[in-house]
Amino acid sequence: MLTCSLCAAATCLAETGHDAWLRYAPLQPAVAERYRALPATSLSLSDTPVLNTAQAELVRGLKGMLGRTFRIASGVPTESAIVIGTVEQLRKIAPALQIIEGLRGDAFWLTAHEVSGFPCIIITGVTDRGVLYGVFAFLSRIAREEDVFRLNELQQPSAPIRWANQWDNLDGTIERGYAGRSIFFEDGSVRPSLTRVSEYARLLASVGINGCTVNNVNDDPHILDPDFIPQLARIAEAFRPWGVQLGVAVDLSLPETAGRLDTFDPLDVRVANWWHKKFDEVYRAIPDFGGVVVKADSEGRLGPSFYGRTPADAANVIAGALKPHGGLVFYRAFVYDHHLDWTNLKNDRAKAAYDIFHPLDGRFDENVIVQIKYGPIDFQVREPVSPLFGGLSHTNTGIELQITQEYTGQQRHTCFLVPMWKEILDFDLRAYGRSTPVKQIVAGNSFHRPTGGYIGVVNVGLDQNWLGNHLALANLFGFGRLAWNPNLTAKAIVDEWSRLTFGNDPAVVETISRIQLASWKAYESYTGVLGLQTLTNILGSHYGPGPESQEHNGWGQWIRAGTDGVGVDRTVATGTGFVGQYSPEVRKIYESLPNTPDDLVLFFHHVPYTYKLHSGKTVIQTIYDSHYAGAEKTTEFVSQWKSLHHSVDGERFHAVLAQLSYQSGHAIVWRDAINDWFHQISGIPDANGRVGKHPHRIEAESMELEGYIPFDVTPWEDASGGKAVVCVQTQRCTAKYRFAGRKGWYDLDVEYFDHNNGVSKYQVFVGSQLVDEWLADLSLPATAPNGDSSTRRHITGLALRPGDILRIEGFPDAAEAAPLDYVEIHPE
Ligand code: GCW
Repeated sequence: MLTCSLCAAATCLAETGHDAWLRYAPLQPAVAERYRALPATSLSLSDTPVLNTAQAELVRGLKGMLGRTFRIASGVPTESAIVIGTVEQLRKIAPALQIIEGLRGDAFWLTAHEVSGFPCIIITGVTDRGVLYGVFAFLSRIAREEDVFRLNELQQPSAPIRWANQWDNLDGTIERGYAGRSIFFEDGSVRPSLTRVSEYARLLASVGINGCTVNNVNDDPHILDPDFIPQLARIAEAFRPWGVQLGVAVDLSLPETAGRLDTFDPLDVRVANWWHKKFDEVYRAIPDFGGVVVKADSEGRLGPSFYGRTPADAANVIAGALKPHGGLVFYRAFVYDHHLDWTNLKNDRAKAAYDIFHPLDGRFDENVIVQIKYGPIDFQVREPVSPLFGGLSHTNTGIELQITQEYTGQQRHTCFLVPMWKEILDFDLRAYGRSTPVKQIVAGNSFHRPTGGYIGVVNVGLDQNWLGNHLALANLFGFGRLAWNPNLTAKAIVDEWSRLTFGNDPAVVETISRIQLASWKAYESYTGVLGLQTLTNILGSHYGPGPESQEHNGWGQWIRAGTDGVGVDRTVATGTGFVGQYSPEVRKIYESLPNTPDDLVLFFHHVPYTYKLHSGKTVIQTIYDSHYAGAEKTTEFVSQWKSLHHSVDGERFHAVLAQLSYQSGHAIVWRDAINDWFHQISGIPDANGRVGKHPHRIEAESMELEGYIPFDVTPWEDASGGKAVVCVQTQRCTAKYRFAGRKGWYDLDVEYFDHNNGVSKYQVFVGSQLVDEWLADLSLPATAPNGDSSTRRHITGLALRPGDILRIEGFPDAAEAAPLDYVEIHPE
């Protein structure tokens, strides 16, 4: 009591993040007072599952924010009410109400009008789902302290398809999931309790997401087994009240693997029959089943090429079986050869999707959507728009965005992706010489397609806060908001999200927005700049730095860095010809080196390191400088966040602080690895004298060691000087250093490696005084010292005198040998 009365209301409540942006936190009394005039009754015009959900949500939200329990009613109003129902129901009881034009599909309309002689607030749509979306919008307005009395707001989603894809495996693991185990599956079955699934559906619905495939596109052959379908039906039941349709990923070879046919040839009539029967069975159990996503001929999955058939043949055989039931096929254009010959400079993975799918334009059935990753490679921190969007004018398309941050820091780094998605969606492909921005193409507008839209790979897990990082939820929220309305600005989206997630305190909203809006460019700056792609270790975790891993293998993510220069020549004139896949107007930009924007220059051109960019700086100096600036930016994030100490609840404050502090340490690992690597390969020094020179740094291998022995880190650039020290033969090792600087206050950074196969302990002493100790207990994706596991401990305010002995003691555990990279002693 005492402690609570001493702290501000916002900071008293500990919050886990479980409620995400649907907290319905109590409004300040003065603000709540503004809503006193709301009708006390929530009246629903029908009791369908979705309308029941809508009414319950309305009452829940109002109770949370206003502290009052609104009366539930149905039928015809006998007093003022907040009326929720479809326009059809509304017409019966309010014939005088002029229904606004444009109310179609999932749209909603919030308005005020008399019903049965009583002034009412009306939340309506054509479908129940529209009404539910209207309720969420209404509640969001109150949570953001906006007016709800003079409403006449029509909101129409930009595109009919707004789906989530989860990559959950039936054993409960998640491919590229960074927030715990699956909410859907465990041990080969659907979980007994689906509470989290309903809660997830609520989150999805609140931002207008209307479908979700639940299993990995690297699919399990049992997903449509007869005994699995009833289990899927349970998930569909949990989704249904929220208007979310269930979908699954299927493998093209299912007729053979699950159906025991001797073929899966899409043109074989037995195969077609198998799919028909299978989906009849699915729809008997799940009448509103949404459809399937298919990954074929990609990364080792079987596909139509096995029989010399095309993706259209493959998509259509499944589409034919789904069509009578109204289901959709999402056929992924992520089809490429991952055994490309890297020695052939004409080979280019970026060309694959267009080369394969463009010739098939017009040959896909009407209920097929070709699902296209935003760029031609694979969810990198920066890529140009996939030219395939402009190359399918007689085919439905959907854009695949990645909310799970596979290549953008895996939710251990804050990287708000909405600004990147907006650049992609706004990009005008100028197909047929007309204005055809990606957002208009996928909405079906540019080419008059019946359907299309947005697919986000999400991968929420059982972690309390869904994505493992409170700030990462802005990406899920932002995906839904953009799919609904791609014209919203990133700033408007993050403002909305911050208010709903952390409250309306202007300092909080402003600070969080600032961090989020700067985070993608910061991440890009300390990873892969100038269109180099992320430069992570693509052969392993896709997390830490690994520039060398791009090259000399069949995966085709080459950056063609040599002593002469860097970048991939993708021009028509001298390169791979990828640029030729764009319309003539876009070609003009990318074919010419001077026309290509700096941030994509190395994606399209191979240039000397000394090539001068539009910025006036050379390529190599830009690489060096941006890595310093990006890492520096993450330090600012930490101090900006610290300013919110008394304005955000303690639990989330400390969790985000730990996350941002970790990120700022890891950004330095990135900075040094990429800069050292380019320094070595280019042989050109940093004009600002920083790369390879660290005046405050003492390498562990140069300290006085007892027990510790030097260890060569692979790749070399992932450790300072290429080496760490490890403690292998004993229970405890020490590394000592005699301080020779001036007497004063210092900060100490200890760079160590935290793998996931042990929990080493570290202690730091000055003389005989223990000044810090910690456990290396993070779960980073590494079993050895490298750029994935390299971690920084920041110790502030140490009093040091010349001659002081600084001693680090490492206590190994299991396979983790208390590894150390270096220490840095900085004047405070
Ligand atoms: O980038 C790759 C990922 C794979 C993923 C694949 C895809 C599900 O590393 O994990 O597989 O993309 O999108 O199919």
